[in-house]
Amino acid sequence: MTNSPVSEHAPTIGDTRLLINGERVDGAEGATFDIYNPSTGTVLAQVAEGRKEDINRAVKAAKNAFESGPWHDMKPAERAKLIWRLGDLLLENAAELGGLETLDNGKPFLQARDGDVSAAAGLFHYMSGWATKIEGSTIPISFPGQFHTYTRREALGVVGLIVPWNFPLTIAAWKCAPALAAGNTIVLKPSEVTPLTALKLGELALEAGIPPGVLNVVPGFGTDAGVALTEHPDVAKVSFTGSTLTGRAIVHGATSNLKKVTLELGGKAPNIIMPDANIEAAIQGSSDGVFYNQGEACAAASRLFAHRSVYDEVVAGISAAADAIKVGDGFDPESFIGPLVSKEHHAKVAGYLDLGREQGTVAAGGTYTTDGGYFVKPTVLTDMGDDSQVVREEIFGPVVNVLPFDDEDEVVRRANDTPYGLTAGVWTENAGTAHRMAERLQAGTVWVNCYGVFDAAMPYGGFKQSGWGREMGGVVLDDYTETKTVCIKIGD
Ligand code: TXE
Repeated sequence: MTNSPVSEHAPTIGDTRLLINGERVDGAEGATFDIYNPSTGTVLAQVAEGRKEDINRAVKAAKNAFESGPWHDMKPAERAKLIWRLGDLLLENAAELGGLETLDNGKPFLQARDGDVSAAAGLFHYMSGWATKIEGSTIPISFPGQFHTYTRREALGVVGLIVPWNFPLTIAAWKCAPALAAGNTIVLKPSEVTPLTALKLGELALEAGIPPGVLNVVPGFGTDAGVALTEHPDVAKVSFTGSTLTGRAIVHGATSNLKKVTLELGGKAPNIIMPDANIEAAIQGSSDGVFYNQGEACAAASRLFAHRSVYDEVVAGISAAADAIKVGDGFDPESFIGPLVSKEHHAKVAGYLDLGREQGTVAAGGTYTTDGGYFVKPTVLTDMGDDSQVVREEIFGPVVNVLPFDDEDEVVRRANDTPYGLTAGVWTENAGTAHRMAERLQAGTVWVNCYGVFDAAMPYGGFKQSGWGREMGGVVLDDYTETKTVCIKIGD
């Protein structure tokens, strides 16, 4: 595990002030907070800290932009052009955005530039097409000839978007792109751990021609700026991605004006290797499915169920895959895993590794750095019961438990025995098994013979305590619009 920052790709950080009404401004109270380079544990920059008053300023700007001005009067086709242009600008600035993500979050630069940034651009490109296609319908009600009834789908108003640190730009795009396509205006609060790419996104939106006040960006802490946004009476909706615990707090905060809430929360995904699977593909896919992005993914395939007939082969295979992964500074092109995002998160994951070592068997990895950068070796744990804390709780690090099973009914029951229901994986060569399992697993996305395939057109979100509503796909627009029913008397 290395922590020497090496890079010609590390960009300069630029302006770290808030972006409100198209202008870069200090926080009203003049406060700043430090952000850290997770590869070294050293301070990377000071960022203006948005607090309640700044949220008030940003909401006011967003409200004005929604109610009057060019955005309010803009034709959907014009909005579509600007949103598409923003996608283009993300691609044109991919190296800088990817570099900022690596500095701030730690993730490998090539994954950030070619994965995160292009996924974010894909969202704006995809959603721009929807701006001209948000349609209502005509409804034949029970009084023929007397009424003409139809629905309109209208923007909500100001939406508060609260995003986490694991895919800072991509998740901001998941939310901003449909919000803009539907004609809303935005206050975006990035995570206090990784605010840089959100600020750059706001700059690029202005450069694309999206009017000032439409996309405001206010970095700050959850307990202050986040709470203020959630409770604000002029915010019509909050869309949140983060922990289940914070999701609950958001739901409570939103009761102030009963604003709409969508939530994308944690996961503890089952990933099932059936006896007839292509084992080689299953092992590689399962390794990528849990270790990609340092395992800091709500979709991480962290419970790997292997049929007993292939269990030993799977444990040996995924352990070899884990051992072969290069962990190091995100700017080293050889690194597949960078550091974890923060000192606090590193300590949390290290705690689970210690627990795993005490209660189970470490088949690979199990170690972590104790000073400097926040590195953890990809880890494979075995011999642990389904009820152990390590198997039940979301670790959000590069840690997988391999669990043997004997038959389909048993594995479906165990896979579903979790409060979460975000994603699941199945590896099988039998089409019937694939469809049957896809139907039986309680998860918002089921991947078969693949894992972690995302696309702007694919709805994503959770069953059970993994969330409310969906991100991406056409369906997300339901969560950014109100349906209005219009009923007109046309005859007696
Ligand atoms: O998340 P939080 P944290 C999980 C993962 C991780 C754990 C804690 O298991 O270890 O959550 O991470 C804002 N009102 N996930 O503490 O608290 C906060 O400022 C309003 C899963 O970083 O959920 C940040 O912008 N906002 C996950 C955002 O919420 C509040 C991604 C996320 O922070 C707030 C990240 C409040 N009361 C972590 N408190 C996923 N589903 O992908 C905090 N925030």
